[in-house]
Order: sequence, then structure tokens, then C-alpha cells
Amino acid sequence: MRSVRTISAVDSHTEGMPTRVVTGGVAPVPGATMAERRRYAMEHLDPLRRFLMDEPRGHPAMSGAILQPPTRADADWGVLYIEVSGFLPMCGHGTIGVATVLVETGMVPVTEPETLVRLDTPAGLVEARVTVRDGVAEKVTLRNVDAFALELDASVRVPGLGEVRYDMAYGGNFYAVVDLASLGLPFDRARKDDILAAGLAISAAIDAHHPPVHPADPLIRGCKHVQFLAPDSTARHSRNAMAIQPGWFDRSPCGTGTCARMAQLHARGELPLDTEFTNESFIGTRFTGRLLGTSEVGGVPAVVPEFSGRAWITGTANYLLDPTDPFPDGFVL
Ligand code: PYC
Repeated sequence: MRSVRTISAVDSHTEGMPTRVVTGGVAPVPGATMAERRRYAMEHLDPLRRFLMDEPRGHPAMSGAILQPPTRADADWGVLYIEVSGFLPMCGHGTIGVATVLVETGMVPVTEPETLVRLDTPAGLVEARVTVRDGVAEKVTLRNVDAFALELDASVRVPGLGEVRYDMAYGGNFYAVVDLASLGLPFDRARKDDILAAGLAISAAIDAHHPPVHPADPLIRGCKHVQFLAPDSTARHSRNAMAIQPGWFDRSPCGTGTCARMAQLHARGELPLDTEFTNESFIGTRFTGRLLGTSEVGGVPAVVPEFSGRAWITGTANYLLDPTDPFPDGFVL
């Protein structure tokens, strides 16, 4: 066995969605903040991301997080989020995976019944309250970055679909929230190819004609996620099919998508503060959330969201690169 690169990881899944938590083998990324480190990573570390996410070491719906020393004194760890679509500002299911791995591998001091883990993310500080019993992380509740509705009742002309109505909301990433029934499609996994094709066409059209831009951080821009709502979705319990570029569905209910959905419902006057909201994934797994208060982001009215979910460690691995491997940066079929 020969290797010119060794990356250690603890693999996990959060309500069905994988998070490969990189615990070793990546040096501190240059940058004074995690947002600067994300920018550096986007410019210089994409081969590393593809090595870890794409085939043959990953798969087309792979997701992960690279642990870093924090850049701020009030955080325990820094995190860079990676997935098949790029470096995300924030990832909710990934953060639940990170908090679970940190607790269950002893990478943070653990207290029972609750351990607080503060994470320095490119989108801001995120607090994870981990419910711990006998060393097991049973549940993680995240106080996420502020979420907001950027635009309600927007519409975009989409090739093959005509005029599509959507709300644009942010919960750590931007989400176009679309009623699936408005496209004449059923909420049915047997129609996943049609739903995915519609989602990719909608996000491409939005990014071509009216890309969302974060009002306080212009590096956070573009819509790579379309949150399709099942027809029976309400302001207390939604079911979603989350179609994500370049072509996959979130298996979890999507943490940042759950926060965006709560912000959208609040902006519509349908979800008051401190009211339980359940978001259900395309495979039937759930996050529960609530809005803790109101705030403001770059002049846009915002809310302070939290949500809870569970993660499980699935394995540990060292990912190696043999110098003769023809796919050092992975591949996409
Ligand atoms: O849980 O925030 C999330 C997420 C983003 C993309 C996939 N999952």
C-alpha cells in the first residue's frame, strides 16, 4: 500500500443523510474567519472536496464537513461544509452529524444530560445542544444562524414548465420554496426523476435571471436548492422533496431548508414564534423546529430558528491516494 494523502474521517448519517466528518489530514485553511476560509477553499481546495465527495470514494448524494480550529474565541471548533455541489456556508444535517461525532469520539468535553458545542461556520456561530445519555448523543438541537424570507410570491419562466411561482428564503443557504402540485407533479418517489429535473430547471432559471444574494454577505449567493412542498403540507407540518444541484435529493428533512421554511411561514404570518414545526423528508424522517425570536439581517426582517434531529456514526475510515490512482480528484458519471 502506498499513499500520498491520508484523510481521517468519521462517517455518520443524520436522519438518513450522510455526513463524512473529516477529523484529520487537512491543515488549517488560510483565512481570518470561516467565511474567508470558505472563500479560500472554493478557490484552492476543490480537488480535495471532489476527492472526498465524488466517486469512487463518495457518491452522487455525498456530503461532509471538515473540522478546523475555530477562528473566534467563543467557538469550540470551526467547520467547512463540503458536498457534491460545492462548499456550503452552512449545513444543518451536517452540523448534527459533526456535533454527534465530536461528542461520541470525545473531541469535546462531554457533560450529561446536555453538552453544548459551539461551532464557527462560514455563515456564523451555530450552537449545538447535544442530549447525551451514557455517552450516547441521543438528539442534537441547533440554534442556527438567522433566517429570513428574501422574496414572497416571486415567479420565473422555466423552459418546459412555464411560469413557476416560488418564495425565496434563507436558512444558511437559499431555498426556492415551491408547491409541487403547482407543477402537476405528485409527491411520489416513483416520480423522483421528474421532480428532480423540475428542481434543477427551476434553480437554473432563478440563477440565470434573478439570483438571490445575501444582504450582509455577497459571497453567499445563488439558489442551488428547491424545496418542493407536498400538497398536504401545513404551517405546522411540512413534507418536502429537496432537489439540489447538480442532481440529488436531501435524504434528511434538510436543516437549513427547515429554517428557511420556518422563516417563509413566519413572513407569511402563518408560523408564530415559539410554535412547534415539523419538517419531513422525502424518505419520511423528521426534524422539529421553532422560532425563538426576531432579528434583522442586512436590513431584512429575520427570525432566530432552532431545530432538532438525530445522527448515528456509521464508520471510521482513512481515505488514501495511491500515486497511480487515475482518479485523484474523483469523477462524476
Ligand atoms: O441539512 O442544511 C442541510 C442541508 C443542506 C444541504 C443538504 N442538507
